[in-house]
Amino acid sequence: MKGMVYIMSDTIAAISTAVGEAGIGIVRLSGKDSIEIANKIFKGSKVEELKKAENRKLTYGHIFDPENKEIIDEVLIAYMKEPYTYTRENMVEIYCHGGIISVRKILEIVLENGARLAEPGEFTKRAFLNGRLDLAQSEAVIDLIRAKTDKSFQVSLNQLEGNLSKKIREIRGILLEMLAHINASIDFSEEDDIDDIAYGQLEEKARIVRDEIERLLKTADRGKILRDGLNTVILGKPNVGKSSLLNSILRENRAIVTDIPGTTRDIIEEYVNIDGIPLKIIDTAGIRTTDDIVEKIGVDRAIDMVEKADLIIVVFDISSELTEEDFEIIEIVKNKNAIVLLNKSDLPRKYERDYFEQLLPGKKIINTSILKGIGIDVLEEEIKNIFYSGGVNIESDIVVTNMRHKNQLVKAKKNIEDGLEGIQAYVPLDCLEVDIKACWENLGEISGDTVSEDILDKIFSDFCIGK
Ligand SMILES: Nc1nc2c(ncn2[C@@H]2O[C@H](COP(=O)(O)OP(=O)(O)OP(=O)(O)O)[C@@H](O)[C@H]2O)c(=O)[nH]1
Ligand SMILES: [Mg+2]
Repeated sequence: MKGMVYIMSDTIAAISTAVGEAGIGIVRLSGKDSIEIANKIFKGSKVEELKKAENRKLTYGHIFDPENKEIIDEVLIAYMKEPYTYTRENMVEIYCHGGIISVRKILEIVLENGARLAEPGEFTKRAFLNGRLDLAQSEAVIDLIRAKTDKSFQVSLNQLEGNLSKKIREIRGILLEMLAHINASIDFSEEDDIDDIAYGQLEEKARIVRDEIERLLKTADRGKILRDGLNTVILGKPNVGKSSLLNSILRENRAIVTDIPGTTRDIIEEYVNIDGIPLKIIDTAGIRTTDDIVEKIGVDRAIDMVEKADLIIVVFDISSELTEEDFEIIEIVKNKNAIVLLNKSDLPRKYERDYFEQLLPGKKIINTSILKGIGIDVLEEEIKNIFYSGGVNIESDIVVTNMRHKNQLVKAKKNIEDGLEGIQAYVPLDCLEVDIKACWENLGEISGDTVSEDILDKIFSDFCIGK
């Protein structure tokens, strides 16, 4: 796989900065000919030719079209000689004026002069194929770019530094020792006492492997939230204050609030950062039976959202009697992870919270007045509690944030448990080998030590172009 000819032979190029108005834009090249190609289209003021400039130093000049000598833009340019680059190949970066025209024109000229447009993630894919990053590190690159809070960024950076891969390699090292042990013991299996020692030692190692895998798996739920956000749905019947709550958490007037029931008719999604926890918060149409087709679709969507939610904030109006709709909503959230808000508690109450403790036993109930800003801090505190319960220290622990990694760990855990059972039942050593080997391979797919081309394509196609 590493020696794939086409990957190494062509030179790729892409715009590496975001599209839109900006101070500067960057066009990036990677591959054997990138310095040659850039040399053809660049004319410097002090150093005429790019090739004569110093490695890794910015040079001032102009990009021009070699065909008609037309000047495209004034730029700074740098080349970086292999192998000490992001991709381990020759690279060039052209810093031009921001906005869409300049970067596009420069990219066009680069492509006309011998480069090919990079696929999404292809720079990072090359970094992986050339051994600069392992797979988990490559995946951390995209997570860094997409990180929604400081904490998510920190966890991804930790993974980019190779800490997850290092842990995986440690565990694989133990499995390799077990495999060696099994192979050595198979040769001596006539002698019973050697077998006993072999099984004892294997059991000890298998337990260590299982515990380590479990420890990593424990971080995965929180890891997923850090990466994708805590999927939080605000649910309730019309007019109870759902959109007011969204606005209050966002601290801006995002959703329309009126005293007309049925104001929100579609889903509104926003991200918000609560002390480092990324919250994806979704305001929904109030749940009620309605003849309005648009509103009805909104209500159905709201109920769909509940199925996918990590957390539901369910809102009731304490100033009016509960209705049939409220009882329906109580049924919907009964067995879900939900926080109950008894809103409009600034108005005279029609019932007390003990009543709700019976209707929704075990749920956290908070009296709020969103209008007056009362109780929102208690809600935010509760969201933090939910996230931090379980005692994983995301500051220092290795956190599994990626679903693909989690799935591999689940498979590996099953393998080692099967292996452990086999060891305890004294099954023949060569039968054990199968489980241990499978565990070793499944873990290898996390770091990319064993991985198929299909999986690679899938992972890198998820990247943005230019990374
Ligand atoms: N007195 C009082 N009024 C509130 C409170 N929270 C919201 N309201 C009012 O209740 C009305 C409805 O608020 P919304 O936030 O639009 O309610 P909603 O649940 O989004 O309603 P739909 O979108 O129709 O489902 C508005 O007039 C708000 O100002 C509160 O704590 N106390
Ligand atoms: Mg609303």
